[in-house]
Amino acid sequence: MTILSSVSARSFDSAAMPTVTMIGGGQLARMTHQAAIALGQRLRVLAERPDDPAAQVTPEVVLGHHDDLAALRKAAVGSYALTFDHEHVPTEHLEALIAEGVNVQPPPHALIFAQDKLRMRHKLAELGVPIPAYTEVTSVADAAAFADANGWPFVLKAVRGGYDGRGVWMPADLAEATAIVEDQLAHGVSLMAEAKVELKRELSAMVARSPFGQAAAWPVVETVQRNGQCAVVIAPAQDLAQAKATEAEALALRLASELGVTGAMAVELFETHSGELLVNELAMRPHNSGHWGMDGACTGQFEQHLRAVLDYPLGSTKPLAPVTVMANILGAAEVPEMSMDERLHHLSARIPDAKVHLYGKGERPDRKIGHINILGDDPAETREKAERAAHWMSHAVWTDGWDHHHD
Ligand code: AIR
Repeated sequence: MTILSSVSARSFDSAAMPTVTMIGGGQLARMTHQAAIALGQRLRVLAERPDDPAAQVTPEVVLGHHDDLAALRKAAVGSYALTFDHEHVPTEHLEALIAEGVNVQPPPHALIFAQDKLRMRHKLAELGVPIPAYTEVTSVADAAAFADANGWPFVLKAVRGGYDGRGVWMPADLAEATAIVEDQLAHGVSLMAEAKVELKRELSAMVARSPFGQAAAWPVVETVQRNGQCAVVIAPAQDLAQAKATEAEALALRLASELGVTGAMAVELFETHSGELLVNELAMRPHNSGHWGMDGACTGQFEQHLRAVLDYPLGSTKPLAPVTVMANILGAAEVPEMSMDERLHHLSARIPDAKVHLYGKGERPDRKIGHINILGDDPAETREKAERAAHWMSHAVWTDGWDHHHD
């Protein structure tokens, strides 16, 4: 008689693998969920609506608002770490959760510098980090005095809440500034002014850091902006002197450590014509400038963010090709008649090496609804291909006039 094999089969114990809670159900949570699947983990999201991008794909959805402490509590129960797909959760709620034993990563004392643009600037100034001239604006007179000293137009920003060009204005004269400042202050929006920098281009230095203190940097990338919003990312940034790239990476690593950041962080930078690097904004979460790494780096930002908030060792950030170009698929001014599925079909036929990421979002003008990654050897060719693919997916029009019916 044979005795049962001594090797006992064990069913996969999903409870032994960590659940991470992400507050916010947008595309960043959706792509973090993809990474969680690969790691055998689960991502629970607090989403506002059942059809939010991440809520569509995870069975662990808590519906609620990030301003509601009870909803945050419900989403946090039993998870190993609580993290974010946007930076808008009130820090007092996070302090309350921490007091109840929730592991919040990044912690509120770090996150505050990504939430509050004025506190971030005060902190960076204190750390001696180069930033554009700025001031708090509590009256039209503050704005006028700043513009007189630093020139028109200047940049007016909401201290909290804006992203992708929302909450940012560029008044050209006193009449324009007066109208915006009066209106915003009347609506309870805190404001700051910043000098408009003559820039050569925008860069982003992304890093991830774990609570243990391990940190890793991806190569510095160029972010091409259109209408106040990231359109294209070139990884690594071309024609950037090695010393400058190293300076940017070192700055991002230093900031992550000095501010106590955990998880992914993007440091958005201005490169001036004289080659100076100035910090523009900080994001403490996966960021559009890191999407290239999903296909173009050994470890992408979504996996790295999970590893970091769970205090695992971090993955290699090594690029997998000489250049990777990411192009955002933005909602067109008018939704094309051709369905998204048919657009995808044609794209697949024409550009088989395009790596497509669609977010499951409704098409609204300029809304980020997906992105394309292309890996290549030649930066210009790779960029053209990525932009052509993304434009096709947005508009159902080939920028080079190609017509699939006649080829
Ligand atoms: N996001 C958060 N901060 C900046 C960006 N881009 C992502 C998050 C958020 C989503 O954008 O994933 O949930 C919101 O996108 P939308 O298009 O609905 O405003």
